[in-house]
Amino acid sequence: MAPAWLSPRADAITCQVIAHARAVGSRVPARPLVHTGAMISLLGVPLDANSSHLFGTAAGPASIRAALHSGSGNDSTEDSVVVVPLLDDIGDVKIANERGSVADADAITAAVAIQLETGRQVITMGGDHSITFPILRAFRDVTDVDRRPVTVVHIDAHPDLYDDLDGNPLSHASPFARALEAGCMTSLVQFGIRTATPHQREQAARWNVEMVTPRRLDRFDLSTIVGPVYLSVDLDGLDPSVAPGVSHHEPGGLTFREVLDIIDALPGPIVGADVVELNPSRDLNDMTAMVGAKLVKEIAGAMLARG
Ligand SMILES: [Mn+2]
Repeated sequence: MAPAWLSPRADAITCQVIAHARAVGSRVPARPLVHTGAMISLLGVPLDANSSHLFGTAAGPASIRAALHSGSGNDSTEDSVVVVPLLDDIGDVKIANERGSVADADAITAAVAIQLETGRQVITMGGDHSITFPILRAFRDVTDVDRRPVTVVHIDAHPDLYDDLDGNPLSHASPFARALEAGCMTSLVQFGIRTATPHQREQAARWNVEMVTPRRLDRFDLSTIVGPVYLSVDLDGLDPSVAPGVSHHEPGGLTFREVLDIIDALPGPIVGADVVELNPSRDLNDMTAMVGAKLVKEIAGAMLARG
């Protein structure tokens, strides 16, 4: 019999996720995941229909997977935690990849909620940034009080606070507006932001968003961020010289080391994360895929080390 928390809809989506993962050759559990110890579920969301400029991020999860298992590197974090075998790749969420789709958003929420309710930590690979709102809904509703409410730490060139973009309230430029409206977090702290419009400044003021531009990074006290933290990394928060495989090249971004330093300095536990906006059609020699894969490894190491 299905557990009480598992709605018929969520149950159906679980089956779809597992079936899809099997179809693409991912390693999937033969039975529901129930407190299997220090493993982190790695979930892909091949969505780019909510992009505003270029398409291509739907291919992001496959590129990060390939980089994670590339012979170019190894399975360890910089702190020598052998982390890749602790990532349980459960495949991709089955979605229609349609612009503004509520059903796609619901499928993402359900797929993440299933992992959280079975005791798993989750790192999600995008996909465009619209996936973060439905992910945060799952964290809002999780019954485990140690995992909520979250502070969201958001690394990006863009604030993603538009009320809507081009008439799409589920645009990749709006996930944090939706998540704030829906009560998904206690506070939002953004790093790397260098494209805020007056409208987005107004939105930030409305919700007391802490927007740390690259100019201000050295002067921001990271110890003021209280956990638990959900970490959302848009790869365009890094400088295009570091991460060219993104749809929006915005000069003046963070270095890879600055992003790692931010992660290292977070005082609280990291209870969930996403790495989004890899557009392999824009990448050069898979270097951005490797940036995404290394971020997945280092974030996973931080999650395991700090609960
Ligand atoms: Mn961005």
